[in-house]
Amino acid sequence: MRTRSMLAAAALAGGAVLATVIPAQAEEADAGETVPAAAVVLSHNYRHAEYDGSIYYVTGSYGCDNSTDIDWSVGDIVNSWNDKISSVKSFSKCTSMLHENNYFRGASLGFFKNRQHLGDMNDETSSIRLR
Ligand SMILES: [Ca+2]
Ligand SMILES: [Ca+2]
Repeated sequence: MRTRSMLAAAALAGGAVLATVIPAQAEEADAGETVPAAAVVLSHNYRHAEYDGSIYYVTGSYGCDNSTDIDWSVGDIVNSWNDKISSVKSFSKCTSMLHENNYFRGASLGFFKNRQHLGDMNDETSSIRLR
């Protein structure tokens, strides 16, 4: 948890996060929150299929890398977006995996770059991992 609190403090201060700090987990900025100046967009998660409707943004202090470990995750999607996501675009070298239940349990779909239809995972996503 030390890594998470350090990252949060750095984000609040608007400071640069050391590139050598690679968290296993990190918090997203919920849609509507003020995004720190240093944040990069990791994914757009759309309310509707085919990249339509409002967007739930997942951001981080930096993008994903080339290794297969998880770079960022959202363990428990904010209530207003739980079971609502219908299409996804990933950015900053990331790919997305969607999970049916919180904390990466249940059915999953991924890792993928972009999906305009989510099939059985439509309106089911409760947590997200990015790598
Ligand atoms: Ca939806
Ligand atoms: Ca769910």
